[in-house]
Amino acid sequence: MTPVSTNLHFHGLTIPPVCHQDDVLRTSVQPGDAPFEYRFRVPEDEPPGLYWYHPHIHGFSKQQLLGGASGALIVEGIERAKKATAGLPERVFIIRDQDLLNPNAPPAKSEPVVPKFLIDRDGDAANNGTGFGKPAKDLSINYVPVPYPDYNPATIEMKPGEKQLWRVLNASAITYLNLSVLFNRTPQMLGLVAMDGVPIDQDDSLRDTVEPQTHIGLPPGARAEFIVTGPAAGETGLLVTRTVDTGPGGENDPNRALAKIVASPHAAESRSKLQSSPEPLPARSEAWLGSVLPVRVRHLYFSEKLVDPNDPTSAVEFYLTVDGEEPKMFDMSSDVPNIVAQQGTVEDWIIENRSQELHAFHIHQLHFLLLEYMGKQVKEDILRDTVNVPYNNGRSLAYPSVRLRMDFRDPNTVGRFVYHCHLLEHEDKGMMGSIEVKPVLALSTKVAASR
Ligand SMILES: [Cu+2]
Repeated sequence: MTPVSTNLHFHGLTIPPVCHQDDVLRTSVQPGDAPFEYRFRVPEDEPPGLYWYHPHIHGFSKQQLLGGASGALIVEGIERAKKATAGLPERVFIIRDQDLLNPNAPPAKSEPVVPKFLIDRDGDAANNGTGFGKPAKDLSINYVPVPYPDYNPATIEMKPGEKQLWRVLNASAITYLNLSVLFNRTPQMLGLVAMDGVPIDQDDSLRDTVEPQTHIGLPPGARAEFIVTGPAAGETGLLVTRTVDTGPGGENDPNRALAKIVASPHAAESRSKLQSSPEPLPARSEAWLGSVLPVRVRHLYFSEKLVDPNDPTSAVEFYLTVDGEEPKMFDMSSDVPNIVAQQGTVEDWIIENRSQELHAFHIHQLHFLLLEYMGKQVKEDILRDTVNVPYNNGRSLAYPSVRLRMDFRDPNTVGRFVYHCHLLEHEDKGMMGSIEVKPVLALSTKVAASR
């Protein structure tokens, strides 16, 4: 794997972790190689929603994503799970980040002044906690850059008062999003129907709710699908991302506009509309993940270390460690998995953040259920494949953590794959681990052979 090698990861899909399908440990395509074909079958029961693909070359993922290498992938049929979306025009928005176009520009004059000592402590514009100032990266929406310092927004046209399903992907390498739609500076209700490709109400397919939200947080890698009602004729709205507190060690993600929403009777018809009288999705045959007992609990933690503890400007090593093991940067050449699990089972993983910045936990091949956030029980009816893990502020008795129920029931999870921080800078610098999911069959053969 080199800066010019590439490969693809199909983020969120439960497809096998093997070469030519969804493997990132042994698959690396070199410039000049013959065309490399990916071919896989999306499972019948893959939840309908927004997934995505991007290169996953260890050490170089961040650069390739900053360069724009990512795309959306839709498993059709969300209107079969969510009646409220039936017949709606659909829009896909991909938010990417990129290096600053104007890195030396002072902030716009309309911004509140940020004290100088809070600005740009390191190369990547560190979080200054004000909600303003220079961002670590510029953002773009569907490849239209909205650069610092003026954030001259892209334009989204809608018919006046039109309802649309917006499918939004945070394909950023390191930037957190906190999306809102404003009319006259007032946040509008967004009708959330799915997160990470999974329609809400997964615990009860008879319910068919739409969850009203005024802002939706998306760590790098996450997706949200929600119903937006456009502004009235002659009015203009604004799609913005509100500031995210990434922690004292994190990057600056200030308030900024992404796109102007313009109501116009002449707005083009949407290129794609959801079916207007869809057949409802069959009920899921598997038990709800929340009601399956885990076979074990594992503890993992995110941490960081300065290469030279006496030099705050020295390089940082990033770790994602199984508690009790020695923290180590991920080693591509190792054949020993960090975790071995059994297909057909369900496990609980408690993941702590011992560092002073946010991390986003992601695992390939499967979705999980968020059970606890910061030690408090949460009752979610969605499944996720990427979740934010709050930073350690150094003042609490316990490290911040999430508790996740990991689902290894699908036979497509069998094999070797990875889990990592989806801030790709962190992943590239070691914040990753590997897991081997053993097939049921192999285990029983082994037991038979040992008799
Ligand atoms: Cu991270």
